[in-house]
Amino acid sequence: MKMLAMKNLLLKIPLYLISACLLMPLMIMDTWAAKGGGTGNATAGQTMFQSICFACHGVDAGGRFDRRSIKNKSATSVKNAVDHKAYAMAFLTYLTDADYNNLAAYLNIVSGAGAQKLYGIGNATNGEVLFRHACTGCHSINNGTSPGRGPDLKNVPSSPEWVQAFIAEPKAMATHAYTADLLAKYPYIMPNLGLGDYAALDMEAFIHKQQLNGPLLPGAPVALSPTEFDQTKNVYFDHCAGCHGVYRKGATGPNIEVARSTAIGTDGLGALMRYGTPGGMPSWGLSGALSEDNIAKLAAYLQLPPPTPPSLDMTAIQASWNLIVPVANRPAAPQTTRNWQNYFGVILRDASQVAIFDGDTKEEVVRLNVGFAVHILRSSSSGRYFYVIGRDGLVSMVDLWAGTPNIVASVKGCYDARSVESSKFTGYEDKYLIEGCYWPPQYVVYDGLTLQPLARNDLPMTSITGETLPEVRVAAIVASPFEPSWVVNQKESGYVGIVDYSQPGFPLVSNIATEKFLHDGGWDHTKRYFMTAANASNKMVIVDTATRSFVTSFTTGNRPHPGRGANWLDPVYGWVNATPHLGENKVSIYGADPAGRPDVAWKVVRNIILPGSGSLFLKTHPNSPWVLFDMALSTDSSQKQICAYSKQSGAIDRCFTVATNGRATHFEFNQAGTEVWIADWASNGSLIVLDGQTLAEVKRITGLPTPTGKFNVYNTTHDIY
Ligand code: DHE
Repeated sequence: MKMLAMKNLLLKIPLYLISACLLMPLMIMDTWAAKGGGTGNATAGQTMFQSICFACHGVDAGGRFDRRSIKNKSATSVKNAVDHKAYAMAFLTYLTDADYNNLAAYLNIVSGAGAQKLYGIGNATNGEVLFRHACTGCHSINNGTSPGRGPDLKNVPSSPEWVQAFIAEPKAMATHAYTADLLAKYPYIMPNLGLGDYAALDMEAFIHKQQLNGPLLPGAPVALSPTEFDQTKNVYFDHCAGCHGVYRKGATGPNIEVARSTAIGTDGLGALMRYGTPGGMPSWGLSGALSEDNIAKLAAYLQLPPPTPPSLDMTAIQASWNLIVPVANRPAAPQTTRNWQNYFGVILRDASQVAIFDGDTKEEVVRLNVGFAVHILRSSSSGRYFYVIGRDGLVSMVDLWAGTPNIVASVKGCYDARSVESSKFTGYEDKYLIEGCYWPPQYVVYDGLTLQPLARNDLPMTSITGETLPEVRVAAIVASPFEPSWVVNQKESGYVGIVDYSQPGFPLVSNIATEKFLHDGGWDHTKRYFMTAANASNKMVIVDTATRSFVTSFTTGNRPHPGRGANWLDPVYGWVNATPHLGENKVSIYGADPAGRPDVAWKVVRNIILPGSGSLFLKTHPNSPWVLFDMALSTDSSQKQICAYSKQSGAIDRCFTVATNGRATHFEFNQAGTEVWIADWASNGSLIVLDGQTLAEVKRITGLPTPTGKFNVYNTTHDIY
């Protein structure tokens, strides 16, 4: 029997596996072929098996990278394999006798016929193509300096299965095969690129071959003609400048100036654009947003100096103004029987459209063409108008009182923009609108009823540390309810500006030095304190708008991203707010009541762990028991999930899958706070409406192109979040 088993085994093992590092443990395992599951708990054994052992042995224990079945192995067999210290299994020495017994109990009952069993050996030539295509954004081989996200693979373990399993099942392997201190060295766990087990064989073959062959040198960039350079400049502007800046100095994304881009190399840049990173870089290639041709040209463009972007003066802004329906021709009262205050403006990003939904009936009322890759909506202070900002700087004004909402005016004050805000102070209702530019470094103020351009103001170009900057972008803007002012985040420079709209020319009357890389933020529950993320500084910043002063900043985690935040009463800490993070699976909840709870104000009071990183938004409503979080930029299945945090218990109550086609992102409650809307962000996307109390699905509105942000008229008007 035993001789026969060995013969069969040798026939099945590919030759390359018969190496010094593998032969020993395989033979030992065979000699240990004791039967019986012992006294363990098979359910516990299954949990353990499915968390790590499946990576090498296959989901049914029938063989995968380790080529043979381990069904029916005894606890002693498994323990001996680990204790023998064959590298492939040596990392499991932390297993206890109880674990071995449980595993054996499971191996005794597991059924299946080797569904993941592999045959043949890896092809290093294919592996090189795959490695350059997918891995070089994070790893180098043998050249000492890696691009910085993952290690240089010169010293990757000699065990082929270990490496193959790591490529195919990085989360399981990193969690079990890395010690906590080793894991802490890297910003995030390697994502599963989903290339398949045979690709893992090929890549492993290449890695081990290349270890002997000296440094892996990057491929040469493609040559760009002047026309191609110009076209690629526009592709960069549309897809990359938002995070990395037109001058590529970085802010939300890292610096990718020529020196760093050249160090990452043509292949590495391509891999990053194709697959993204768990830290928030989108997988432009995989999602189809960038073609292979785009990627090759962008990788070349990034290794050349950036061109100087153009300015946009008042004459050009005036020329772009289009008053479609003069005020006199608009209705004097709502021309609809619908509850327009419960309308939702929903962004259909890749269609450059906004859909208006009736929040009561959930019917789509109208779909309107607006600016390119439309980003957010803000309401006028009466709620009657939606102002829509496209990434191309086009502002579109939608009249919700019309029988069917229509665009009544548009204007373009920037080439690139992310935010607008209306005047909300008493006496200035629906009077003015500010548009903040990503490029050029300016803000523009318009008449709130017609969008007639009234003023264009340059931003100060000096940072809080005194450098002169080529690029300063307006990020979040909020409107004070207590005075005629807008609060304007200036990303690169680190200033929070106060624009006084009661003064002629709409000047920046105060510029408050805080922290660099200001991004998104919102009001505390009193609307006195503006709380905003300095995302690449890993901090939250607090500004007191009453005294126009910087209160404090505090570190939360890897790139906080609160959106407008969420205000709620914590049973222990009083009023709190929170931020999730792009770069780690942590939510930091901090005290936000300096009057009532000065002891915990602006201090992190709770850190909550989500199942995935890449969280973009959180949201609540005063009538909701929940604070909801997405993990939209996660590289694993949690991108389809949301988590509900219970305000009462101070803990995550549940995380569950809502998206089917794409990523679950952004929340908005209806006016009453009884329902919450979430986007399934995909080219064939949906809106998912959940009951605000039970979180049961109420409705799914399908067939929508890339729904992202959604804005309820009442909540947006009144800054309810
Ligand atoms: Fe946004 C808010 C900037 C990518 C959806 N986003 C904001 C704000 C800023 C910003 C400055 C705050 C505006 C305010 O409150 O005044 N966003 C940027 C970027 O620079 C970035 C990182 C890259 C880019 O090129 O635009 C970026 N944003 C995205 C997306 O990819 C999202 C998920 C979908 C999309 O539009 O492409 C996205 N951002 C949103 C949404 C808000 C937002 C839905 C408003 C949240 C809210 O509830 O107020």
